Amino acid sequence: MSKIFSGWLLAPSASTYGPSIDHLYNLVLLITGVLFVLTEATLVYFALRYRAKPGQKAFYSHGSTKAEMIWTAVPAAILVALGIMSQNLWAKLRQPSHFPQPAITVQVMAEQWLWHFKYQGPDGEVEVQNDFHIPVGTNVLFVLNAQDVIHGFYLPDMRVNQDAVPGVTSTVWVQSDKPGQYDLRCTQFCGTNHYQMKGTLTVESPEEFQAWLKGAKAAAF
Ligand SMILES: [Cu+2]
Repeated sequence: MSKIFSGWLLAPSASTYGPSIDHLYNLVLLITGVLFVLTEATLVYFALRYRAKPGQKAFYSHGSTKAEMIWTAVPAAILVALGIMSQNLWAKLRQPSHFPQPAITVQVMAEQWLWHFKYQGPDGEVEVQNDFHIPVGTNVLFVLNAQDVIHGFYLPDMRVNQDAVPGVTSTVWVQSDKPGQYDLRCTQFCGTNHYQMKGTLTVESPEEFQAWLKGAKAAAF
């Protein structure tokens, strides 16, 4: 099944919490997919079954309280169940008081139309643009801000999407379990060159990461 849709779906997750998000996503997709097919099939059936026929008088209905109660209560129960199921994950990902202790904090500044990343290196601050690195298996906290308009910090492989809003500090964390290179995209239409606002995240071993940080520091001078 997943092979058929592989071109349409997100790439396999590369963050530790990605599979939990994907699980919820697939569950919601399954529920809404089944209900969509059932609803459309019923619609087509009724349209054919009760279509106008010569000599047949139209039938007027006041509705059915029982049917309305069922189709209100069932979706409400599903929504509440999904809400309860996702509560822990939501808190872990969206409530800073539930975030794990970060080993590295990266300041991110979004600007029309590029990304600035500031790291606290062993000997002072290191700043890079668009291409940034994190070590594998490490909790990394991103502290987001924007200089001009609203931008969207989107790491599809990490299942991270957080707006960067001028005057507001937003935080998001990630721990990647798969070394590799991943896309960074801006998901807010932030001006004429919005399409250019992209970068690359490299996930690598802690040793490679430290070497990169040193190199970036040396290149800044
Ligand atoms: Cu942008």
